[in-house]
Amino acid sequence: MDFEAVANYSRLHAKPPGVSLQYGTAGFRTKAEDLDHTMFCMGLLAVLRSKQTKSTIGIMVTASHNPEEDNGVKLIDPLGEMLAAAWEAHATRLANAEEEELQAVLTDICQKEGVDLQHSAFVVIGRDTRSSSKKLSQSVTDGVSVLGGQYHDYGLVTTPQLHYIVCCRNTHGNYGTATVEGYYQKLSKAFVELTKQATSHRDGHMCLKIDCANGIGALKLKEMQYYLPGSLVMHIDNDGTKGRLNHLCGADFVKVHQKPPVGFEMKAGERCCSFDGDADRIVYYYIDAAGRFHLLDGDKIATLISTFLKELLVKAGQTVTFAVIQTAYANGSSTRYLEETMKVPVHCGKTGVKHLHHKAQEFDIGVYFEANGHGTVLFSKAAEEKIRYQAKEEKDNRKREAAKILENTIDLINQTVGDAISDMLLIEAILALKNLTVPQWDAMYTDLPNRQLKVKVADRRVIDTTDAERRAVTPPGLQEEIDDLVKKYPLARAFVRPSGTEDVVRVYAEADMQEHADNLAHEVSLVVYHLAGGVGEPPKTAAS
Ligand code: NG1
Ligand code: ZN
Repeated sequence: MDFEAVANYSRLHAKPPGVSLQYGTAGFRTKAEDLDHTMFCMGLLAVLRSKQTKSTIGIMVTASHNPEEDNGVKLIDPLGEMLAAAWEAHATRLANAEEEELQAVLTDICQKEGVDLQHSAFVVIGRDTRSSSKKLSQSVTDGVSVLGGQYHDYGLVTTPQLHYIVCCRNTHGNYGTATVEGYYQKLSKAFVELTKQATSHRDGHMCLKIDCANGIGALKLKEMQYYLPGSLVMHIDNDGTKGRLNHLCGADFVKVHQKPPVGFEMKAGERCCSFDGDADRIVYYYIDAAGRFHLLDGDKIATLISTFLKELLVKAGQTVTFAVIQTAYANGSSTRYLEETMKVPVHCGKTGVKHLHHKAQEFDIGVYFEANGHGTVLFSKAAEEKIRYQAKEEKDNRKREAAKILENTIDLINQTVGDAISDMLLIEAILALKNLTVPQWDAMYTDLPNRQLKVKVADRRVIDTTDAERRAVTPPGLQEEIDDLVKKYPLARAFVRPSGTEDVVRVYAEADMQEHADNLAHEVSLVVYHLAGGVGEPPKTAAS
């Protein structure tokens, strides 16, 4: 390692005084102006990780659904997964090291992780459409180069596209071709094959309206349109030509506020969906004839996909282990429906898809979704092989057809990470194949009214949780107070946890009626404010 060069370059990307960051559930995320040094350090770290794993590593510059002035960065591991936990700690140490400590921290990581410095390193880089992203990705490449790593800058890509590319490169093309075109080709071929079997002309006259959060999704969907059949009519809105990124639009806005993007025109019954700023989340929605808004979030998506897969597995006569993985934010109705009506085992994991991803890997087929619309389906190698074999060799026509649909479903799904484009195409295919309208899909179960709030506290780490974040262990007395409040309302549930991406404590509540969910969320917020060191004004009611 040429420490002198590292020191010289590091001075060009000086660490801002007083800024201390943590590699959280979504990597580093803060104001873009504070991230130059962190980006440089992530370039360095990716080289070490690449040398250690003898694989290509990805670096994505994005702050997902955060506002335009924020930015962020995360590393992508060899099979397209999130960075291994031990390396998250290295990332935090490296990014917070003072200039004179840099050499010692780099050496220590190499020793602890057995990094073979002689091995070559290759890093692929992508970025979202934020105005700060280009310059920040150049700081990343400085970090990569100074440690002698090679890189390929894929420029503007969605987060899931970069995950896909990393996986393709490390599986020598087995997963697909490691280009954005390869991604379009793989997904569109699977979509065309899948929808060939659909006979219905449901909603034929209506298109799918897509709110792209004024982000990268719009650019990439426009590119992909040429690969998709004309039968899928997409109306791409919030494409970045007028509005600001994630401002009053996008999946997060729609999910949290439970209303359509501001200024979004919708006809009754029209299928609509929203992506987030880096196109790894999606939620669907529609308004009914009475003008009422209906949201189909990650839980409804997981339920639709699970139903579809289970029916096909039964038809094909495949016996595989199957489970759905949710977080504490999953609506209680969805969990009940999956367990009681569909008889599917449901597991609850900690917030952050990496936790869900790991749990899902324990099953032949693991469907995981966060309520906010981030999720995918994982197929074990064995299950995938069995399905592909059956799709080719099965003598029974009915079973073979079911296996073929399953095979195309596998190819349409981005198994590396939640992907708004891939999820959208899968949902569209399922609705067409099952001849379902969105209101029919919505009617599978009725969500319990719910409310999410944020509380500002001096130090959110005073809240520690257990039981997949459903219970608070500290500060003392907090959980007891929450338990007492929950008892006041029928079908109620509430929990609090420190956010991993924002400096806030998140509060979630659900109950039999919206008014009760709102009251409960507000009452729990007040308890957090008083027991966990709230700052500023005490929380106001949800309605105000
Ligand atoms: P935090 O800020 O830790 O709640 C949010 C989402 C997560 C996940 C991450 C990464 C909620 C309640 N939380 O995490 O599910 O998506 O961002 O982007 O939606
Ligand atoms: Zn995102």
